[in-house]
Amino acid sequence: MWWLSLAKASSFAPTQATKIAAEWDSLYQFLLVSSLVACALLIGGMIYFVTKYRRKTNHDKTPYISHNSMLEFIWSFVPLVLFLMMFVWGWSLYYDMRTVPSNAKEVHVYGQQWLWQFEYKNGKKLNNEFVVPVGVPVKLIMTSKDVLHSFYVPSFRIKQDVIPGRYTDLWFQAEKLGEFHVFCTEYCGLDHSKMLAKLKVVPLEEYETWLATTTELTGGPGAQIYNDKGCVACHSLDGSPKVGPSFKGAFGKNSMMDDGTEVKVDENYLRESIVNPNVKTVKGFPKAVMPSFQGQLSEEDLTAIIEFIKNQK
Ligand code: HEC
Ligand SMILES: [Cu+2]
Repeated sequence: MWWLSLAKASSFAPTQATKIAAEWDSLYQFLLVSSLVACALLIGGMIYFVTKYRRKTNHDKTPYISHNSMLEFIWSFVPLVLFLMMFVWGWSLYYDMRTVPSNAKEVHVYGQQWLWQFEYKNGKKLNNEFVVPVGVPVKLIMTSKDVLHSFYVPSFRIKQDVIPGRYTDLWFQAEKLGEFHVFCTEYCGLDHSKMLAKLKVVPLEEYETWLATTTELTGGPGAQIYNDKGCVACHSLDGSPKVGPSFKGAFGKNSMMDDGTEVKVDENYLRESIVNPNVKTVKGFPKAVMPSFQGQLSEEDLTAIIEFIKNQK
């Protein structure tokens, strides 16, 4: 039917990469079409009756109508059946979305201003990117390191809040190979809109070899801290400014502060910038956005991250 194809929401919805996505779209189409039909009947009926039964002369008398049982039954019963259908359909789909298969592969997810971190059972860690096998259920066990975030994969039609201090979960079974977007859909601060990750769906064998390959980040312990403590979210290594200045070529240059003073970037300045970031603010960058890492990094960690920054020539 033309109106069904018109309403085929999938034409303006992203790819359906899971079975749930296809079912979700059908339910959505049903809701959309039934709402459109109900709207047409109501508004159309109203316009029709308003013109048909309008007062044509001053002598018109309103006819006396008490009721019509059949009509009243129909206009109550038909919507009731429709609403119950929506309820049962929606409930069973929601049930499937929330019931994690017991053989699901688990991946830990951390939300943080402003990146997604993924950690596999074997310790493999990644930022803003993760890989899953096709045709296999995957369970995400998620938490946040700071504020509320929300994990959303449009092509899978799944979304779940990520909350500091507790775990929430989400599961999916990807049916299509390829790369899919992950968004944060809970406004979580300045760079919320850049909190994006890539989800790669690959064949099972490829996934297993990928997972087994070494997880060592090149660059030693400093690189580890750069990734794990989330510096990566705000400081690039390629010279492009993110929330904060890039670490590329930072060491040894003179940095301009917002009060007009110039500061030489040496070890002590780096140390102060990390432990007490609000003492000096780099010109052109927001104040009080960088969290203080006081007490979060040991002396060894500080040395490692400072050496790491020094190496970004
Ligand atoms: C939430 C974003 C954010 C995070 C996370 C963050 N920073 Fe920053 N950082 C900034 C901003 C914004 C500035 C510039 C404003 C200022 O000086 O406070 C900055 C400034 C700096 C500077 C001074 C740079 C210069 O060119 O003068 C250093 C060094 C630095 N950060 C190191 C770190 C390290 C190391 C980490 C991780 C342990 C880190 N930052 C994590 C946002 C961040
Ligand atoms: Cu977020």
